[in-house]
Amino acid sequence: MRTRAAVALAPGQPLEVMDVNLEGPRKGEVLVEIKATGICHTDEFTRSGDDPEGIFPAILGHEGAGVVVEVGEGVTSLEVGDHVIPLYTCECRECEYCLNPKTNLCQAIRSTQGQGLLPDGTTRFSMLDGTPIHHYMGCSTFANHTVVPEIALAKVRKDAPFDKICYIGCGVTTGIGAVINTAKVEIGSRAIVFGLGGIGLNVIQGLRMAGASQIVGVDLNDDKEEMARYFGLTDFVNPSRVEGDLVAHLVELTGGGADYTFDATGNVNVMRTALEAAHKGWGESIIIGVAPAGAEISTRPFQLVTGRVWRGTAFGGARGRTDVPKIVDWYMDGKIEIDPMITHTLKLEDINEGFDLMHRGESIRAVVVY
Ligand code: NAD
Ligand code: AHE
Ligand code: ZN
Repeated sequence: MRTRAAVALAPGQPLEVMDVNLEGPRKGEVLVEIKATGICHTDEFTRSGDDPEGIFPAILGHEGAGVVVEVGEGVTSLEVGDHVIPLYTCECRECEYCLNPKTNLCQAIRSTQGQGLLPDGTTRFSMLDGTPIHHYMGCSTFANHTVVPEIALAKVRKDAPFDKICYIGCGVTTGIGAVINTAKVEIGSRAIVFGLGGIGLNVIQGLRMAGASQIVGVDLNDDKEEMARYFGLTDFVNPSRVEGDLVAHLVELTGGGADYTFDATGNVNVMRTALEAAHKGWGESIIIGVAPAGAEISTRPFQLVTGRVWRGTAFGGARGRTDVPKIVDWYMDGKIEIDPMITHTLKLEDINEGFDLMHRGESIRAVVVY
């Protein structure tokens, strides 16, 4: 079939919206009509050329929701008409990783996913001249139709609006999950969140749910304060207005350092600040941000010797087929909010405007509705 897609032809270039060829689903695969997709900073990370795994041409996008149109041979858990959210962290429920309760990083298809291919080592997308186009994070939600392995689809309830629950495909789950699954924040904790964008706001939402008593937000953009306060922020810090050492300022503000800190910027210098602003003896710093090829984190080992812990999280530690339907229920039951964070809705033809809004710091989430 033909479908409409925004194609990343080369690193650093705007996406090009065009008709592309899409082959039908093979064994264990599912054809999905994408109804809506968010634009996450990770899409920009790859589009820009910063991603060491970036492959071009590719159809980016990993924060989508849609409807099953066709199932391939052997697919048993989904049928035509089901509503689904594609998962860049799949859940096969059989591999060594899925069987270990300490991780959500199912590895069943990770190697081909990183090469922009489906598990059989091929791509379903091509240009009209036959040039192959790579998949992205196993999702490629910047296409109106995409093919995804069955184990990388969460089946969700049919009354949930696509243009909101698409965000559960990454940002919502990552932020809330970092608090609940990875940090396991306790009631009364003090926390600092670096970066109050699409991920950081969901960390704040998770911290409020977990009963944190102090939630400090750090961002260079003053415009991010208002919505962060709406979601539970208690103190805002703009580092550009802090005189002297930022770590010392944050340690004083949190009465000796935070119990938990979260990086949602992807900046390795910020990651160091986040680690060092964690409380001596027990503070944990969770890295969520994704850093460019070649970037490395550093600190004095003494920071760890004296009890601070550095941890990371992918997809908020969530097991997608199990957890994502529950998070959709939380949204539909009013336990979490999504709507205020979706600041812009765009047509696919205008997708590059979504990246511009992100760069100008004007959006939290721009969502493309097909
Ligand atoms: P975003 O652009 O919406 O938000 C980033 C925020 O960080 C902005 O508000 C920006 O002003 C702020 N910021 C940038 N530099 C800063 C600095 N030096 N100090 C303080 N604030 C600073 O991006 P997002 O969609 O929220 O994504 C955030 C990061 O999380 C990205 O690196 C993204 O790739 C990553 N991410 C990781 C996962 C995961 O599973 N680990 C999932 C989703 C996103
Ligand atoms: N390709 C990058 C790594 C990017 C990365 O860490 N991705 C996160 C999800 S970001 C979603 O917005 C992730 O899930 N990581 C685990 C994994 O297996 O990719 C690089 O640096 O090579
Ligand atoms: Zn993302």
